Amino acid sequence: MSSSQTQTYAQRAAKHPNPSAKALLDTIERKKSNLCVSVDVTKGDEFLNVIDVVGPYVCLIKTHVDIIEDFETSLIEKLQALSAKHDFLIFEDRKFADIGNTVALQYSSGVHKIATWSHITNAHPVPGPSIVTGLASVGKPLGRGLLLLAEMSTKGSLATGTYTEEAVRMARAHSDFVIGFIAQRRMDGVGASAAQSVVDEDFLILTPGVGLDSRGDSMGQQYRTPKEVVTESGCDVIIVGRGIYGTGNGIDIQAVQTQAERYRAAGWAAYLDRIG
Ligand code: S5P
Repeated sequence: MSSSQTQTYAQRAAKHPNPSAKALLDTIERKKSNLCVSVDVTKGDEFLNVIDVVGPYVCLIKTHVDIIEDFETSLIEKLQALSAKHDFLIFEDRKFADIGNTVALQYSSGVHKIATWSHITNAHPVPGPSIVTGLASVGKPLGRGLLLLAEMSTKGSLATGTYTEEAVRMARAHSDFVIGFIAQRRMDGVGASAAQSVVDEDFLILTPGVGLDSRGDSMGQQYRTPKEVVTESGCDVIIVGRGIYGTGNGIDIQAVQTQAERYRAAGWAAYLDRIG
């Protein structure tokens, strides 16, 4: 087993050079939570209500800010206030995928100004290393961190094999800003040549496609349990959306709280099993 897989979050936080990765690892340890809730709702009020309820149980809140119909700048201020109140980091799941110059503008500017408030964001490696340098020109001076999508949770994903290996190589070449991957398993040593020493690398693995009660949806999503993801595949953070806030119309806030605590406990137990 590789070293980062068997080390505690606290041990990894103590020596991580990236401020966002370090803050995330510290938060995970402090709150005993490797749960990230993905709040994919379209109304600002509902978005804030869900976050206020799940806040105590999470290390990270994942947003898709572009799906919010009544977005205004004050929503970000309220999100930041909740981040301070409940002690979690923010991850805008923007999945950048364009040339360096364009992603730098999308990250810094427009209506959402993502870089000003999101500690972590992500990008598809498909354009090549220039996407990382473009995003780093904005995010690195702010102490932000980037995740590359090395794999996806969906049926028939093309992010496999050599593509995944190239994503890891790209991260290794820019490890001052790339803090890890959206992936389904640990990436330690993937794509490394025999001569390369990768013993000291510590990429965080954040994993969506997590559910305790369902194995998928009707649109290609596939779910695995926290035990499969964290204990068996060595991932660091479970990302859960509909497993927590449900799939029906309207949100039952009491049920959201119950599910958030349930997933937090399952994710943490799976981690304790992994580190022994
Ligand atoms: O491979 C992926 C990558 C991501 S970031 N599969 C995913 O599902 N996601 C995101 O995770 C997706 O955009 C959504 O916001 C969340 C999963 O939501 P759930 O409701 O299926 O848990």
